[in-house]
Amino acid sequence: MAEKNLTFPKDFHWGTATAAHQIEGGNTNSDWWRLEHTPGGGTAESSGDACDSWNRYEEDIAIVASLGMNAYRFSVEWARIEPAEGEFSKVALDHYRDVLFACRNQGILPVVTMHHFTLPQWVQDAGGFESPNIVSWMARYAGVVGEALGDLIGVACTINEPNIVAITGFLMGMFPPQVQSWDRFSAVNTTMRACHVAIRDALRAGPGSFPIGIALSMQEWEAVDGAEDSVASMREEMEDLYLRAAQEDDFIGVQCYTKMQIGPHGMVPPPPDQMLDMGYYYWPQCVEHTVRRASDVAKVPVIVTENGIGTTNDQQRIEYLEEAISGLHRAISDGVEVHGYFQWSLLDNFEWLHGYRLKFGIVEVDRETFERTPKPSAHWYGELARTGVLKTA
Ligand code: GCO
Repeated sequence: MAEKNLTFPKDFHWGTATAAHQIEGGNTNSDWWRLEHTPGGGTAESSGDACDSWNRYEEDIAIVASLGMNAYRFSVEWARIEPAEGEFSKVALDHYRDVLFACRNQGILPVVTMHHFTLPQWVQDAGGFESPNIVSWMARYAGVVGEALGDLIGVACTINEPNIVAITGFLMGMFPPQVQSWDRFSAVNTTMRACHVAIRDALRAGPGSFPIGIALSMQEWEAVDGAEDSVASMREEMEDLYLRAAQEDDFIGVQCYTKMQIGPHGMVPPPPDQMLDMGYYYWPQCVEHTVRRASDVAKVPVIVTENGIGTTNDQQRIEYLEEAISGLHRAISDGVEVHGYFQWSLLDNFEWLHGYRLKFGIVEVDRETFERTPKPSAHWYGELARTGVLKTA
């Protein structure tokens, strides 16, 4: 096949994404830290010092800039900013201001996520997403963050994968608080949408003017052996309720990694030769599929806030990204309004229950010295970001 150059829009945001708990280190006041230190809690290891990005953020952002990207997505950590109820840390807010300055100084658009999986321990102790106060706590937290940082924020994501927090925490019993109940899962999804609106409105009321949206986990769903009804109800609860609510937002953040097959007895594992370390189906086509669907239902612009692959084979990462981003280009060519793409992740980092074994990064991090080494995929992706042209074979 002849080589083809796929050109992306001029003002496209090309970035990479991270999350506080996964890279900063020492997030000791969060519910996840506690889970990691609870015997039988289910995590492979402690997040520990993570990638020490609390101290090395300037180096991280310099890598983003030097590779050729123009945007960086990261999260601010509620457990650090409000370590006890109503007690806000000036030091933590100043720290994140410095992170935002570091982005701005290097010409990088900062995309800030307000909540990425973790809660302060005091929130979890008081009922977490099932507390009657969660919406007002989120609103107050977002108000304080907006006041302190809003003038520097480029794009804001309110909640990262609220549907994953709900399903893993309240239906599958894996993430805190490890509950297994469809009703509680569904109720938490409803609460999540209220939290999203509260955060969005608090940010809109504060300084700065920037697009605000939710970052939703999406799948390419496939019914196996007549499980169409299960797929339909799962997709409604996991995606469509959120997508319809996003019609009031400035954009919809789409995060996708794989295809999910559902049969009469639940999830069907992928064929062994297509199964990745994470248990995911190797399915880069999911980007095109989910972006089109998000746009159809939400009817607002799309940002791919996360897409990537956990693999120790960096050549496989390049192939996956090439196919995923080609699909994205097809959607854009057909008129879907997409404003950016954020590869997950900049660094090999703490992959939640799996710990550090899974490698989603385009940059390797030495677990002893924290030295960062860009992989071939980092240079490949950087060239795409710098030129806005995807060269396909
Ligand atoms: C997620 C997260 C990331 C994960 C990534 C890979 O949204 O699940 O945003 O924290 O690390 O998805 O599993």
